Amino acid sequence: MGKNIVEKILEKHLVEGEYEPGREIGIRIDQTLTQDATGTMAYLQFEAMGVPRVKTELSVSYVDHNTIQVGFENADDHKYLQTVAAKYGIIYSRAGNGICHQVHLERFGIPGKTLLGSDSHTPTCGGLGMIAIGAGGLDVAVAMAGGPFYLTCPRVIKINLHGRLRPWVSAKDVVLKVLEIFTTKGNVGYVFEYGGDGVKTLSVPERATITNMGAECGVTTSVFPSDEVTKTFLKAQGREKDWVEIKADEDAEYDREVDIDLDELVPLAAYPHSPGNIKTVRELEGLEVDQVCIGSCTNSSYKDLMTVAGILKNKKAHPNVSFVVAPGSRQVLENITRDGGLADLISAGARIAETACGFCIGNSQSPKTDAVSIRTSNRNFLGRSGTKSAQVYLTSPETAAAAVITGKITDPRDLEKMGIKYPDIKMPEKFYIDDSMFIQPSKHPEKIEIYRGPNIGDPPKSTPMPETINGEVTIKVGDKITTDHIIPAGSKMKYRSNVPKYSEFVFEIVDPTFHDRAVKIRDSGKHNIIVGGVSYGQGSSREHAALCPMYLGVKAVIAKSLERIHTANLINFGIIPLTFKNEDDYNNIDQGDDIEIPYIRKIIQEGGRLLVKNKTKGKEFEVEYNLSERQKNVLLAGGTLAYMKKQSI
Ligand code: MIC
Ligand code: SF4
Repeated sequence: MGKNIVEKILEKHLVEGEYEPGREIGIRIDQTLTQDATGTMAYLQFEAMGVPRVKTELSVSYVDHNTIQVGFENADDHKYLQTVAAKYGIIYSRAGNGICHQVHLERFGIPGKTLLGSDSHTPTCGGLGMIAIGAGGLDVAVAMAGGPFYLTCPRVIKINLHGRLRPWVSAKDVVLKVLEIFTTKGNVGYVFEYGGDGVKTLSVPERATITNMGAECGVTTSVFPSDEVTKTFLKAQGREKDWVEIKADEDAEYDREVDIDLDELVPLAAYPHSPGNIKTVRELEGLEVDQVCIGSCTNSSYKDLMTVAGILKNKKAHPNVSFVVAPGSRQVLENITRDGGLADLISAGARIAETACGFCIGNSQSPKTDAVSIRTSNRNFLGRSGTKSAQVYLTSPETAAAAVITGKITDPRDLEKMGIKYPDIKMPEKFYIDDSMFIQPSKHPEKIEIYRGPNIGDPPKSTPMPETINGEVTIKVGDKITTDHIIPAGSKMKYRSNVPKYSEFVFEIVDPTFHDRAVKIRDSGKHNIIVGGVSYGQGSSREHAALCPMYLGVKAVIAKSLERIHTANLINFGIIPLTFKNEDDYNNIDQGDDIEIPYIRKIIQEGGRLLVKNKTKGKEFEVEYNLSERQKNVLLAGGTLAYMKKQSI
């Protein structure tokens, strides 16, 4: 029987377990990436492991999230990251060099390799034919130390792309279609593998837009074949030697196959407040727009920005529209500058932002109260833009550019009627390349002293699983709670290295009293328990969504279902993820209820039914725990660091 791409790459990297979908496997990681917002904690944890040098083929530390530098915190973190990188053998990508995923795609991604990144959009490099997975910082630290990365051996869904996109319809519309089909929930444990005759019509950055936003479906990753188009891209990056062909066997098998006709796609948009809320742009047309932001790791490539520049050539931004462009990398910025695109954007009235995450993470360019904001990024969760009342729509760069001109949501195909031709941008045969903003690791690590500013604190320690969990439901939330709900980023993100301070903002957007109530419960000697609905923990890889609750004394999350990265993070920090055996029991539990989970330690060790006693309601219900032997031991020890110490790994 033939093999699909996912099987081929994973089997080659398998170091523990059997390749059997649904079972836990351990894989060798060739490359890692971190970004600054998750990186400080990842490296603090790496340091705690006492390994002298990273053991991967390549590890890169990017600075792209916290580049605002209001106050000393960000700059201190950058310096810490730079010195850690120099000492431990990691390439440091300076602030201003670009967004980790875009830069990694350009300069480091290699078909057929594995990449683990402390950011949920790491699958962007799946556009090059690699298995690129997002994880919590601690998992990345373990991989840097040479340990395996554990994941559920995935089931693979094949998405066959047919035909060719029509003008004004682009890669973003493809992935919005994928989101319409699969939604943001129920895809845990799957990988999307792309194939079909339409693949060859898409450049690598277009493929990367598609794999990037697969993260919103909750899949483990998404991957394209590596073919002649991949070779051409790598050649244009001066990296032809990195190319290898990666393709599925003719008779490869899949769990399910889905077909998408590229010719039939129309411009789409995700409306507030979920990337899974899809409508056609036609349906939304006419809505007045206050802000347009173009950029983020989804849509900030050379082709994206040259297309926007081409549409806006000799045009001016509508007076009611605040228009922002953040190029994805310094390479993109330099190339659009040399090719004249930047001048067209500036002339149209674009506010050129730094080559960083910027608006996407809500630490700048927050729109006005009740604003309608069109963004080419990947997440429109409530409040993520920094303005809770804002309505954020996610679209392609083409649709965003149309709104810049008209001041309204506009189907970009209508621009033809205004005499604007579709700028059919060709990829450069050779990009202008300048790697001078990468700092190579020191050849004399013993001489490097690690810089630690006052914002950097030691990672807090978790406690072993108690015999019995005795506590209170501190909060009960609904479906699709994202990590942005659990711990906001934006202006609060500068406290990522200071867990006690950052913990003050846990659930701030849902219930600002959470922190104080949780501290009270913790300090009275009881455990905090979170109750959630479907797909709890969607979105980012930020381990602070587990680390900060752990610091506040949370010991269990009971939900209808949980997302992959968040589940792994909870276990890493000694919090047990549980699901209702009978979903109706969700209705019999409320905030403030006194809860006991007796003999939990013994049951994790020996197996058996796990019952939760709701002492307030006088009821009892069963919960499920789907844990591998390794995960059980991690939870019993009180988290991965404690477990590793015990095993002296
Ligand atoms: C995001 O897009 O939400 C982030 C910010 O990039 C996160 C990582 C983080 O919270 O630091 C992600 O996607 O993992
Ligand atoms: Fe940065 Fe936004 Fe991409 Fe996250 S989604 S890595 S914040 S650009």
